[in-house]
Amino acid sequence: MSGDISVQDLDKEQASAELRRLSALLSAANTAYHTHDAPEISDAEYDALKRRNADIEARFPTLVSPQSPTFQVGASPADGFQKIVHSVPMLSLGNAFDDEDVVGFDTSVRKFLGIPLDEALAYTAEPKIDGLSLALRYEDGALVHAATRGDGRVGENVTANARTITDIPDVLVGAPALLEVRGEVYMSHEDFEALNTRQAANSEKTFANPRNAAAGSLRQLDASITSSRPLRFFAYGWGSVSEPLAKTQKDAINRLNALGFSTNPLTSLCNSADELIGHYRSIESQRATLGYDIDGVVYKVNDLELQKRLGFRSTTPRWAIAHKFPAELAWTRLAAIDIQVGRTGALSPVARLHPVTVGGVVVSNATLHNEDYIAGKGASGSLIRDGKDIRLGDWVQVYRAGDVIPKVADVDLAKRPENAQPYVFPQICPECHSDAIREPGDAVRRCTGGIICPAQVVERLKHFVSRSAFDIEGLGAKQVEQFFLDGWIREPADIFLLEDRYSSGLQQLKNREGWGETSASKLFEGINEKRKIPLNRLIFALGIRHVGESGASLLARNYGTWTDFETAMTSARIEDGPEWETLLGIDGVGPVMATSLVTAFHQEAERASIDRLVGELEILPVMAADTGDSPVVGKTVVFTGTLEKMTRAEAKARAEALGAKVSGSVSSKTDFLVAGPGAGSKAKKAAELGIQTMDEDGWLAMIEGS
Ligand code: I6G
Repeated sequence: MSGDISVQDLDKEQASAELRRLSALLSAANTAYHTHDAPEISDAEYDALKRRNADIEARFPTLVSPQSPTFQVGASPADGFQKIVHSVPMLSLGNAFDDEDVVGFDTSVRKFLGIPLDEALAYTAEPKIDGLSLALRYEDGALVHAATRGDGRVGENVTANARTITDIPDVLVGAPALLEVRGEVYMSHEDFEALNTRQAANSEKTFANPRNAAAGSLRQLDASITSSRPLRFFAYGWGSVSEPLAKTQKDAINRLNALGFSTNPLTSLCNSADELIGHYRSIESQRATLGYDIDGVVYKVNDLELQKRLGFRSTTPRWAIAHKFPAELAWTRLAAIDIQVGRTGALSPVARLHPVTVGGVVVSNATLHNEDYIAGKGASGSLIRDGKDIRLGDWVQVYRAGDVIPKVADVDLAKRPENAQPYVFPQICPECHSDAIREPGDAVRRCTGGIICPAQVVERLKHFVSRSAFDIEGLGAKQVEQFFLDGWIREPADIFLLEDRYSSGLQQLKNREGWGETSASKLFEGINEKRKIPLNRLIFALGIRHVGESGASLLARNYGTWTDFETAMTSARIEDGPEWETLLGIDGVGPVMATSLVTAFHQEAERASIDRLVGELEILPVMAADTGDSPVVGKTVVFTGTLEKMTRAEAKARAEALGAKVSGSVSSKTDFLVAGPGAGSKAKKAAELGIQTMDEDGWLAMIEGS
């Protein structure tokens, strides 16, 4: 196929002709393979044809026909799912774990919008299905693709599989020209039991719970397997739409229902935090008899205009929250305590348990947090579990909430073995035997070995390749561990040198078990793809303590380029000078994160390792997304005094959404000061520095229409 025109160069007419040609070739290949048992082309050629077909369909979604080879079942499995970039990111929801959190959610929504507590504010409340999220894209009423949530930005193309689900209509009548429906795929209890019985009778894998069964069934490369599994779908929301579905969440859900989607019948309208909690209790009492698993209740602000104003934090909407059901509990015996060393050197105790089923999942490990937790002490020395410590051989109560790591909640002293001794937490790193010390005020004991500690190095590398960091296809935690043991990768830069070393014969990947010519070149392809990396991902990937995903995004947005960021970190001195002030002036950066950043950039070995890595990369500057031609993109703004048209939180969120940086203090880097009544020293300083100052109306006029 070397003579084929590249997919990128095809126009629509050529693409249509090419899809017909590929369909004919694949159909002939299928017949030869399945009907005549006499393949005419190799698996690799077959896969290449299918990939080309899928690539063209991804570029021209309107050319996808129901007869496309993509939806043919029974063909050779492709070697993985195609990826689909979500046109609107599929975010997750923040969580509320008790009534107080629900009141807190309602309070923060009202505070953001400036709505007093005694004014009605409507929310929807509906069960949160314990399945997996799916996005369905309809164009002119026809289903063109279906994608899993994936990492929220890119999901897996499971279109052929989704088409086998009866609850998912192929065609919608009266829908907007573009409609992306979002919802949850799940399996009922009854269907789950029947599936497991069938699987066991055929000596095939059984599933731990309906959620795993639904996920395993949807994510099948062969859609004929999905079609044999009884999956269902509830619609709960939408992504891209060419025209609004309705003015309220409830009406939009009703509209989806009228279009042919199942929507949850327990969706209700509530007018206060008390009513939300009341509906939660009612759903909780019906949980056992619903016939499918739910793990909480989702609350959403009903008015879609208010949802828009509330907007999003970095990974969750401000206008919705999931109120989770309490954790599931079980008692079991503690067999051992292992110490794991993390990327920042933290020694984390892990309970090894006699396996026990907690809420349908077999649990044999649980976190014990830190040495104080084992000793029965909480933060600032207060007692937890009435001061009961945890010892080997103890009966312990384990709980899990959602997908989080199980935890040990309690211990039964009546069942404690007579000879049980208090647990002695190691003072030496079990991996590198360096001293493990506790800084005053830190709950965690840390290994001081730094880069001589293999556990820290491996964990840093795993973090580096993780999903939110470099996310390199074909290079996951397992591969990193192996390459580290082989001495091939010791620091991030080595990942990008692997191919050179490989081609020059220094390292022979293809002779290693599990690696052939194809998988090796795929790995290099995956690595090379990530040589271009957005600044925020790089900062997060460096694994600097206290700099998480949102901190990294904040820094990237504020400094914009690697050069500016690196120069600032290198010249900053802790608690001293203008660079330090600028760093601390970033809303969201506190002294702990700032100290950690500056320290990292002043440690010689760490700095050299960062420089070697950066030499291998092209770092993409970070611009605020979707800012159009707003006059405030990249500008630094400070709000001071009282705002009268919106709350401070809304002003900040809006400015950031338009690409501005919001700072808490005035400096020579400030572009605008927005001063309301009562502005004091900041206004004075801005005047001294000659900074453009305006009132709230002036600011709104400037951003109007952006
Ligand atoms: O993961 C989710 C489950 C249910 C959701 C969700 C939901 O509504 C009932 N809604 C939203 C807005 C999101 N995730 C992001």
